[in-house]
Amino acid sequence: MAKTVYVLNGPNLNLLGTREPKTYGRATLADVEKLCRETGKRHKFEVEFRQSNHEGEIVDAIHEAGAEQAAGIIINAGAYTHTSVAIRDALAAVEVPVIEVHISNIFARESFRHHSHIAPVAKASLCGFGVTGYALAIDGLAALTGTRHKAKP
Ligand code: CA2
Repeated sequence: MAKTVYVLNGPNLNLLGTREPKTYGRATLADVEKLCRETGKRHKFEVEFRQSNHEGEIVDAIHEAGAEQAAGIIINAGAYTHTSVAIRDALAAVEVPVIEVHISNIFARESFRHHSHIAPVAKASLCGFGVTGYALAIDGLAALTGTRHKAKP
């Protein structure tokens, strides 16, 4: 049976592609979902793709990924990255490898974005690659968990 990767998106990421294209590009969240599904397929991962503007819903999705013994959690927690101890604790509590993703380079932005509560409980963090970072995170998860399949030329 194919292992599932949870791709979790935090607040305001439903607005992707509609505003702030200089910071976040022009791809919509639906485009990101498609990219994740295509990349996941290459590694024989099922993809469970979620977005929520509510902290508790993200915590619930992390618990679900734990209960389902997911292959991994790819998380862009949005602004909760910088504020949420609850999301950090949930990620630390589940025995699932976590990869943190940010579309923008958070270190080249305001200082309040430089700290991540998630980075210390993640296997790896990626930022600044635009939405391609999601595909790189899935490739990286596959490499870390030994389920890597190369892209067809
Ligand atoms: O760069 C990222 O992916 C962020 O996680 C995005 C968050 C921000 O708070 C983090 O510091 C970095 C914000 C997501 C908001 O997304 C929007 C997309 C389009 C228009 C407005 C907001």
